[in-house]
Amino acid sequence: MKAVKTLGQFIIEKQADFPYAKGELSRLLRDLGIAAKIVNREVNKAGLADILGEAGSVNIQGEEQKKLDIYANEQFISALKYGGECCMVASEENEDYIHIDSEISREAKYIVAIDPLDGSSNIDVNVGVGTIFSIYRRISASGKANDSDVLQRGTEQVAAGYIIYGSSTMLVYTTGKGVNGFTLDPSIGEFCLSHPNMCIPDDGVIYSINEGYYTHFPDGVKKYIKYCQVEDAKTNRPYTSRYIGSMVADLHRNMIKGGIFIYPLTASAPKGKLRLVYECNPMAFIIEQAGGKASNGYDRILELEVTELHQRSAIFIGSKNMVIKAEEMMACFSPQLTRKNFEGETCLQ
Ligand code: AHM
Ligand code: MG
Repeated sequence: MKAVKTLGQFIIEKQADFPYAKGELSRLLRDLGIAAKIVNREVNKAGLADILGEAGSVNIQGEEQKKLDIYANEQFISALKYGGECCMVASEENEDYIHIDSEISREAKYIVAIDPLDGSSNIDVNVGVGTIFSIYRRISASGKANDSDVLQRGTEQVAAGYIIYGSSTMLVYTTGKGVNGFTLDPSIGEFCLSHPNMCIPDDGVIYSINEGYYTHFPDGVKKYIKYCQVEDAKTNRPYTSRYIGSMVADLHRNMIKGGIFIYPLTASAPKGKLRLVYECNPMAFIIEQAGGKASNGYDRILELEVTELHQRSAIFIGSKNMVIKAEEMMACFSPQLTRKNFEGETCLQ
């Protein structure tokens, strides 16, 4: 019989990789795992909304029903509050930072940035949604944590992960030493190591982009989409188009099968749609750790300067060679880059 390794056991085992670690990060990851299980329970009941009460209504116990994304936000924040290892949370659901000012948390070392329920427009239709989180070490010396603690470049992340609430629920995370995936076994209520040392294939045949916005895409993206659709047996083209509309689910699939996910600048989202701090950076950290690549079409996501909590960015992320090819197409429409980095090679095709 195969031995089961739970997330908790794995985290403790990995603590040995950091000889001076005092267990704070381990406890923080554990807290996030606990909140994920609570959110999972609620996400799985979403289809029962008609029976249990819609958001805004009052349930049988007299409690007000909340929208799931608000519920998820509250669960993660309260797990971090009571865990004591996080002094500040930055969430997609909150305009401003949430300071955790309790006796135990005030001096805590870590900051968590989180998108508690990404792809929430998919909840009503029983399609996969996810949570994305990113952990930074606080850099301000004392007092209340501030802007400088959250607005760090993605390269400074200590850990990042996502939870996918799908046909089964998985937690995938990295602390900068590879990526590991855990599947929730509902019979024992534990995340169990199911995908050790995850690697994304260097090449893939899946491209994920909302093609409905095609006419609003930059020329480089249009050129790349056309490239994906051309018949060419040598490179396994045409590629397959797959787009769920939940970044976590789209990226999780592409990580396992090989593929690229693109959310470019568009006419209606001229700075991009996805947020740098709690969507792009954590996903970029995970994908790079799995051997893939993430850029905004020109520059590495993890090195982008962060100036605002809810800053947006374009993102090209996934299998290394697919992202490189897409970047080459982008460079075709940026003469400086073409000459400097790519010598115009792709543009001649
Ligand atoms: P959300 O944070 O409001 O849920 O939006 C983020 C989601 C991503 O998961 C997904 O990739 C994208 O928005 C889909 O956007 P679109 O419907 O424009 O394709
Ligand atoms: Mg989101």
